[in-house]
Amino acid sequence: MKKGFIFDLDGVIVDTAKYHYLAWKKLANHLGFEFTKEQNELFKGVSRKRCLEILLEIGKREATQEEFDTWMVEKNVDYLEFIENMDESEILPDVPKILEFLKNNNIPIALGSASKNAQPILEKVNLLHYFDTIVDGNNVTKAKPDPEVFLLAAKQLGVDANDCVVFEDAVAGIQAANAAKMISIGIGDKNVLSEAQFNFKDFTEISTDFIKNL
Ligand code: B16
Ligand code: MG
Repeated sequence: MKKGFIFDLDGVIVDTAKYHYLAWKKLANHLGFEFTKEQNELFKGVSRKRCLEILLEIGKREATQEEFDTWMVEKNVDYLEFIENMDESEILPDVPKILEFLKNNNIPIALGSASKNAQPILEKVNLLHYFDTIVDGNNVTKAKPDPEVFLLAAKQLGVDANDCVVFEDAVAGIQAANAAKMISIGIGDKNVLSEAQFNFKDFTEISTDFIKNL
């Protein structure tokens, strides 16, 4: 079995994309334009700063540095309000089954997420105790598809990069895992995540035998 397992957060462990969407939509509406669920797909796995740049391109809005900074904060305040009451019921199907299996086999587990809110979310859904280390938007300087987030996670686990497996729902995340020379497992639409080495709709399709054989 591979020696380190790295999980993305949004779209892999929990579906926070719907809350990000509500917060970005609120900001877009405040700025006087629409923001659709289809457009929100572009934001998956993308840093908050880059999301705002894309949002302003969509709305054809210019921003001063001061406005940009204010809107970043406003979006996050709204997002934190939307996720305030998240609990275990929001964990995606069979995620605990895989985490439990890895834990029982003493396999190191890391989080590798672009989010700066990763730790409080894991606390809310009561999964924080499974993770040996957390690498998130607070620790990295280069966003996915750069492999930095996953390479740092491997380093913190004390495991060689090519002994790691990554679960990801975003194209940029799969590219980052491949660039880190890790096994990439796409969670979601296999047509979208075609660069992944393995594809599954969700964790209900992943058996413990599959994990053992990696
Ligand atoms: P925050 P992941 C990503 O999480 C989200 O997919 C992306 O939509 C979001 O903009 C990014 O985190 C930053 O999140 O605003 O909380 O710092 O998929 O990398 O776990
Ligand atoms: Mg994701």
